[in-house]
Amino acid sequence: MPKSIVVDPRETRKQGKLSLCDIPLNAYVPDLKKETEKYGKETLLRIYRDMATIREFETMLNTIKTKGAYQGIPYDHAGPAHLSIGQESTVVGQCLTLGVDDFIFGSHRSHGEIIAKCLSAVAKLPEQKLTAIMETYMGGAPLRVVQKGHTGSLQDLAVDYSLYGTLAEIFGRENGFNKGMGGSMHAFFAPFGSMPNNAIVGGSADISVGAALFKRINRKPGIVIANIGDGSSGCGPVWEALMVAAMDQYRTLWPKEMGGAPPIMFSFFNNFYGMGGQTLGETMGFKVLARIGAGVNPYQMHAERVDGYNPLAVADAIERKRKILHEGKGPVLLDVVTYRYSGHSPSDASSYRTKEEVALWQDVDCIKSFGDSLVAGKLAKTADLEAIQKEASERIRRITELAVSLEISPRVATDDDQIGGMMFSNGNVEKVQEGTPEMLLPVEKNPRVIANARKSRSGVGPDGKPLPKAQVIALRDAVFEAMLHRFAIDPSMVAFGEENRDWGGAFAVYRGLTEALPYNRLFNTPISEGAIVGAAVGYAMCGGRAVPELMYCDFLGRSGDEVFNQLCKWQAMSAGVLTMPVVLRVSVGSKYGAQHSQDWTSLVAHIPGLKVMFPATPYDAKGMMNLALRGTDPVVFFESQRIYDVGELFVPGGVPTGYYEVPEGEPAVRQEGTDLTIVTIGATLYRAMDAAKVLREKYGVSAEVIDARFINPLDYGKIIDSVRKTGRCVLASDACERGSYLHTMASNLSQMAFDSLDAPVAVVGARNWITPAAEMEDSFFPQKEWILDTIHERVLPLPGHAVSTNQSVAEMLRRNRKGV
Ligand SMILES: Cc1ncc(C[n+]2csc(CCOP(=O)(O)OP(=O)(O)O)c2C)c(N)n1
Ligand SMILES: [Mg+2]
Repeated sequence: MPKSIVVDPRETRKQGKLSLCDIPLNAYVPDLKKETEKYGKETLLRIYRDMATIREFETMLNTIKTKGAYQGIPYDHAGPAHLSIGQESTVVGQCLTLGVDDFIFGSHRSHGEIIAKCLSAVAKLPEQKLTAIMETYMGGAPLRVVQKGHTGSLQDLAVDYSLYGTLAEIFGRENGFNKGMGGSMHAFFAPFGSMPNNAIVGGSADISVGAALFKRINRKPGIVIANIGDGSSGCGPVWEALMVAAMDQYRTLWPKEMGGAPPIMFSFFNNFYGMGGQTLGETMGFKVLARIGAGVNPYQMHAERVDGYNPLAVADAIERKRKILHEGKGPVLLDVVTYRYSGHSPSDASSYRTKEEVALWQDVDCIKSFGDSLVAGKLAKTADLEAIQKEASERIRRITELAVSLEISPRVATDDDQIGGMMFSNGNVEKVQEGTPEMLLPVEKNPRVIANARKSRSGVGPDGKPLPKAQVIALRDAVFEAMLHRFAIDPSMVAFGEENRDWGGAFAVYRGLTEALPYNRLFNTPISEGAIVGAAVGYAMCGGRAVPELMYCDFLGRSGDEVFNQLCKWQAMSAGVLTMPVVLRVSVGSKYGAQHSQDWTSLVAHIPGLKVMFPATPYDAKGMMNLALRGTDPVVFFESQRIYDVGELFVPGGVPTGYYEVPEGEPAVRQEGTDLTIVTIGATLYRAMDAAKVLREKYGVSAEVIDARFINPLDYGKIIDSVRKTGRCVLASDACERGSYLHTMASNLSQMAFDSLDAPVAVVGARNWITPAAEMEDSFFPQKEWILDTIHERVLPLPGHAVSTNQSVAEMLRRNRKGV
């Protein structure tokens, strides 16, 4: 418990001095004799071969991009190619001592990392395992291409396989490691420990922390390395990742047997430039990137600057730091000095640096220097190195020929069966990892379960009247029940976010979970919304189930990239290799003004690859959370703070005690009617019910009220049936009207039920303003009167109705002209 760590003013106010430790810079002392004894001649030659292979691979791409042909093979590559010519030693050195269980995540410039990791795995994997991976991955399709006519060893074949799978991916072909869905900047090959590379600068930092958490929490072997550029040190999510990785609680509060901090290393490939911004002396102030580590924790992240132009210096650092990570004393930060001669991309004119500077680095070229040292150490003759270069060139020519051919390497069909079919995994699994879930208490002994047992499952008493809120199973209890149920089944399931543990979540949804779960399954995070979601993404893509929480919908902005680029895309960008069982709980606020009261369902609905749910009753909250927690897709699960304490008013019998699921995508008819249909999303349901009551009692109009419940996927069937019956439809939600998802629904309904409509489909959303103070909120969010007035003005005139708001078409025109 945090309560065990007392914040004592006698300590915290004491005078003193904080001392920092020295940060080693390029501490490695070359000693080829010792390294030869350690690795053997063959491995040192392999380092040379791997660097030469990567150089040739990148040179091939550069030549294709700039000249349209390579070694006489014509090809027009439309996509990107961020090359790392000059940086080969950093990646080959890094992968030298990494095992297959060690994961590396990278950036937009990671072709070299994929190849280095794959070639390292090929050298280390037992033959049987290597064969099994190649034969089963994508049904053996990439293997069959390189196998044809191949006469060399299995390892040699596997090198071809690694290069072909990578290049076919870069060229957008079905035989690519991710069927061409990732392409140059997102390619990876998980079976060899090369994990997703990320086109969002710094995007891999927090995802890698999640991967390391997965390893720690699920007791999996290996370490995780986030390979990010020096430019990414300016990115907020990178700093958030450092903070999450360095939390004290791993050592102070988590069970000792967990082994301490997650095994994560942040490896900054410091080539001194972003695209054209120079991090040394221009865009950053640290002078030496390793300095960043000094401020993060007392260990200073074990930060070091490493000479990335010597592969053995990098290998030495990785080996030393791996021990630290195994002891649970991470995170580690490496400032790996390197340089790219190639521009940011082939179109880069290098206007931001001098030719002389490039030449200085070319003079100490990593491949040439390493080759010279091999020759000087009598481990190779110049002719041997030339032979290796020649072999690399022939191999890359062979692979390029295979990858450019549309006959040998076709593209996937660009239709809904193929690309559409990759958007969701649509799994339905009890647990995503085997094992026994760690629980501190059996479910039936949980204090909240015991307290809930005394409450009414229904929000309505025997007399048909609503019961007092304190006496009923409310929406927050329903979410809790579903979560506890799945925690007790799925050993990998974790939940984290701000105030998640002792506080019980800011809105008491998790009260009782602290008693139920050890720290490693439920924990507080720093106020790092990006890293909260990013870590969940990394955790899930490694095979776990995560439930991150955002306290207010408004904080989605802080985790924008993680929700809009990462969570939603990795299933499809991996061509279904990865699954993403993440339920992101997002609470929608009110009464807290402009930055705490927004309903941003429409933003999320717009992004392909997310399932979006918004239950409005306790029955649905439990049944939909159960559904989400058994799935394997990313779900953004909205919960309205307005209704956390409502009981179940619609389903007779209330919230079942046992397990059930709400069918995916199916709206619920809350009240049947014949004259018009009102469809709501979220808490507006209750205001729509009030409006329906007035319609019935005052105007004799019978309204059918439908709660959409789901935003994506959504089965329009019931809504269309209703509109066919009533001929009229009004849509309502608390999202701001302009750009609201309701307009997509209105447009769809207008087209799908056009023949049945007697009036246009009308949308009632919140005003296109900031949310004003609580006392003025009713002027902002849709009210019962707005729904009635909209119906009267635009859908079905209500005899004798006197409007209290202006919902006319003229007013719509005026508002649009003003932009409000
Ligand atoms: C969030 C984000 N901002 C900007 C870009 C455009 N961009 C692509 S690479 C790059 C430079 C990255 O520099 P660094 O992290 O040092 O990696 P390097 O390219 O040097 O390997 C920029 C600005 C991007 N992809 N993502
Ligand atoms: Mg850089």
